[in-house]
Amino acid sequence: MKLYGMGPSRSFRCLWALEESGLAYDYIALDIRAPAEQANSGQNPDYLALNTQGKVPTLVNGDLVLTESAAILYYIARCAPESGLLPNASMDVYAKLDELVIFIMAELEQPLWSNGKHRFALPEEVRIPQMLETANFEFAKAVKTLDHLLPDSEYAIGNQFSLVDILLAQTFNWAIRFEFDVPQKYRDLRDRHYQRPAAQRALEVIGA
Ligand SMILES: N[C@@H](CCC(=O)N[C@@H](CS)C(=O)NCC(=O)O)C(=O)O
Repeated sequence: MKLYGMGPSRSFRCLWALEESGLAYDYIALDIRAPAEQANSGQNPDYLALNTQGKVPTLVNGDLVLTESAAILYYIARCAPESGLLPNASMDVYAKLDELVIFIMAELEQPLWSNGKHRFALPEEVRIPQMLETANFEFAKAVKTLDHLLPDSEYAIGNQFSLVDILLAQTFNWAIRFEFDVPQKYRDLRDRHYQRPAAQRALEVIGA
C-alpha cells in the first residue's frame, strides 16, 4: 500500500500505525502548499484525483482510496490483526475504544485545527484572530473531559498498545508543537509512546 503524507501532520498517525503493523508500504512525502505544477504538491491534479481537498493523509491499496486518518488507522489495524492495534475485546470495550477515537477526532483535535486554520491554513480574508483564544478555551475543556474518559493506566484500552494510543500521542504532540497548554501527564504520555521503536522508525521516515 501507499501512504501520502507530510511531516508530523495527521498523516504521521498512519505512518506510525504502518510501522507498528509490519505491513509493506511506500511513503510518498508531499508538500501540500507547494505550487500545483510541482509533482509533490497537494494541489497537483494527480493528487487531487485521489484526495479532492488536497489534504493528507491518503492511503491507496489497489482500488481502495482512503482520506480520513482514523479510517486509515482502523484499516491498517484490520489488515494486521496480529499487531493488536485493534485489541481482541468485548463489545463494551470496543464501544469505549470507538468513543475515544470519536472524542479525539471531534473534540480534542478540533481546537488545534481551529488554531492552524486561523493562523495559516485558511485564506487570509476569512481568518478570525479571536478564534485562537476560543481554541485555547475549547482545548482546555476537551482535556478535562479526557481526564474522565481515560483510565488511569499505561494504555487507553486494556493493558495493550492500540490505535487509540497512536491518536492520543500524535494529537498531544500536535498540541505541544502549537504551544497549547498541555498538562504534564499528557506530555509524559506523548514522550512514552513516541519512544516505541515503531514511532522512532516513523520519525526517521519523515526525517524528524
Ligand atoms: N479529517 C482529516 C483531516 C485531514 C487534514 O486536514 N489534514 C491537514 C494536515 S494535518 C491538511 O492536509 N491540511 C491542508 C489544508 O488544509 O490545506 C483526517 O483526519 O485525515
